Amino acid sequence: MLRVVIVLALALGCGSKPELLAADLAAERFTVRGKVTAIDGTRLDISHEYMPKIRTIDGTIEDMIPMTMGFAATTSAPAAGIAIGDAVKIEFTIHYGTSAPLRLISIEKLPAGTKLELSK
Ligand SMILES: [Cu+2]
Repeated sequence: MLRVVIVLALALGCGSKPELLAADLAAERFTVRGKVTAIDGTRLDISHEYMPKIRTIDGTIEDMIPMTMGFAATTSAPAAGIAIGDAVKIEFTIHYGTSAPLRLISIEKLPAGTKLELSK
C-alpha cells in the first residue's frame, strides 16, 4: 500500500513531466519589454529585460537575465510598423521541442526614448 501511495505521489506531484510541461507552457503567457535587434521574415530578435520565474526546458523555474532571443511572429502578432531599434512590449508563449519555441502573441511599440534595462 505504501508503495502505491509513493508511486501516485511521484506521478502527480511534479509539474516537470514533459507532457504536462508542454501543455502548461503553451497556455501560459509571458510578458517582457525589450528592443528589436533584428527582423528576418517572421522572426524577430529581441534583446529583453530581466524576467522572473521562467520554466526552462528541463522543468526547473529560473529567472532569466537580460539577453537576446529569437521570437517567431505569427499572423496574430503582425510585426507591421515595428522596426529595428524600437522599444517594444511583447507577449509570448513557449513551445519547447518545436521549430518555433518562442511565439509572439502580441507586440506593442513603446514610446520613443523608453528606458530599458538590457544586457550590455
Ligand atoms: Cu531570454
